[in-house]
Amino acid sequence: MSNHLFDAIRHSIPAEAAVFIETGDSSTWTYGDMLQWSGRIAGAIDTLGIRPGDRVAVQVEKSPEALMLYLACIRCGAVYLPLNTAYTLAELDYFISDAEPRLVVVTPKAAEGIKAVASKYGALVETLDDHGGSLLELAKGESPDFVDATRAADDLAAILYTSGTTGRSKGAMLTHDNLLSNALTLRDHWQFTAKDRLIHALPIFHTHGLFVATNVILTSGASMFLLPKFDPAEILSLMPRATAMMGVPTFYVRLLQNEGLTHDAVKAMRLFISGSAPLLADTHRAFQERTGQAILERYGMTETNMNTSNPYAGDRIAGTVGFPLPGVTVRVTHPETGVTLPADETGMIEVKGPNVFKGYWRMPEKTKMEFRDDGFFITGDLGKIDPRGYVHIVGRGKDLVISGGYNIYPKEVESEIDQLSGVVESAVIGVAHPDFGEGVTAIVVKKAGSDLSEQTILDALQNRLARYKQPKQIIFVEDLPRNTMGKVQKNVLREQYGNLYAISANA
Ligand code: MCA
Ligand code: AMP
Repeated sequence: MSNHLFDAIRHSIPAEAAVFIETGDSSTWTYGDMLQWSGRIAGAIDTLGIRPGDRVAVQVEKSPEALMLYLACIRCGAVYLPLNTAYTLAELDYFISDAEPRLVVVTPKAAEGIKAVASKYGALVETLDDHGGSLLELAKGESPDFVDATRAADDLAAILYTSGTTGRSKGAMLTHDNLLSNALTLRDHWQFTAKDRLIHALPIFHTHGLFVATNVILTSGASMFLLPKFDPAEILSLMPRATAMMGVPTFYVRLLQNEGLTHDAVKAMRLFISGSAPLLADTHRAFQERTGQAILERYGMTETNMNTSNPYAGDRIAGTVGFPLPGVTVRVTHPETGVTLPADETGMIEVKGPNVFKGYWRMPEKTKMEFRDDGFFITGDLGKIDPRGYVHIVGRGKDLVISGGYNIYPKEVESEIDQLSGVVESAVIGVAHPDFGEGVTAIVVKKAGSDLSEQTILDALQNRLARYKQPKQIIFVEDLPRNTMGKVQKNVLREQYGNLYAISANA
């Protein structure tokens, strides 16, 4: 009888009195508190009738309680389904209809709105935030000594939705071993021990903040400063007491804007990690000049967890994502033929290993299309492997914008804009942005005589799309550029509007 992921977490606990979480207001949660509260919440979920394999959808603010809920789901065998707090009700409706969770947990203030959606699909609704909520009230009546559900390596631990390049969003099914194997690999590769204190300022509804950061800390028996959001001044004030930070490139861009970032400010820190989006070589160099420390860049995906990493000891090369992690195989292939390419040739990045997900929830056909016959997953990222073995990501074979580490699929935004009266068609592109890396930008063709304005479009998108997916700028044009096949040439648009944000940033 064992619970694959949680057993490993239990075995990593240095002592029940050891600190697991310190919050921004200096309250602490020990590992003993973690065991007790994740156990009580697991008991509450079980009492509600949720059984192993049932989905629990969660849209709550970041808090220690929210992490206890994640661990409770692992312990009682439920499949954890975290949802971005920025998603609108319209977006939630789809996730709930597709995943069919038995339970939806939201903040008390969101409960009313979500009830109408959840009841359509027969899901229960409970609430949770850092002040309590109905689920915590139930948990208080449960025993702290929950007996963990038996879960094998291949059983599902979580489903994380990634937007589809065409059509519907896909739920990536992650098993207990996908999460555990990657956490142990990263822990060892980045040399995390119980002495570490991680600055955790990422959201906890995506792979980066939930699995990479949290599971590495848990399997090291280390501790973390759990901060509700990224605030450069707060982070600088914590650095003397911390040892490591994980962030998206925007974190580093914003830290560099703060004069407090100096050699002295980071002297207690042993490791700065970046991922989720390309870290500009300039940012890497500027950070090294200011602090004497080389940011360690790594590369991952929701479907695969982490694939590659620059070395802990060894050259961390700016503009590369390092070597395949131990146990992970990476190859670069010809996108059409699938033939493996020699060093330095650009093609499709494919990966295989225990980190790679089980498939897309209820989409066997789609899953099949994304894997080669020999089990390699086709990432959709274009790259090359140089003669020293470093992987370089040089582009994307998928139509995707990454803004501040969040993925936006242009198709989803275009469909919303195209539905508006007065619009003929639209093309959504990512344009270089000094803060977010890429800024979502919509190029729109209006119907003759339409008085549609940028603001009317933005107003219409307000309740349809999460804020970060909404265009930072909308540009009206007469026609979209097309190739001879009639396909919109987004590369032409990206070139044409390439300086859009650079100009306003320097103003
Ligand atoms: C906030 N806004 C954004 C973004 N974040 N717009 C575009 N892209 C964003 N990422 C909007 C806000 O709603 C606000 O809109 C305006 O921009 C300014 O907000 P600001 O206060 O500057 O933003 P913030 O709250 O400071 O957030 C910026 C952030 C945050 C800290 C970079 O976006 C963030 O934490 N990103 C991390 C995402 C992440 O964890 N990704 C990992 C995915 P308005 O003022 O107009 O209302 S996992 C993954 O990718 C794979 C597996 C991997 O490899 O890790
Ligand atoms: P997600 O769907 O949120 O899991 O995002 C995964 C995508 O983020 C990958 O397919 C890459 O395109 C991108 N990504 C993640 N890490 C990096 C990195 N270090 N450099 C460039 N792109 C990255």
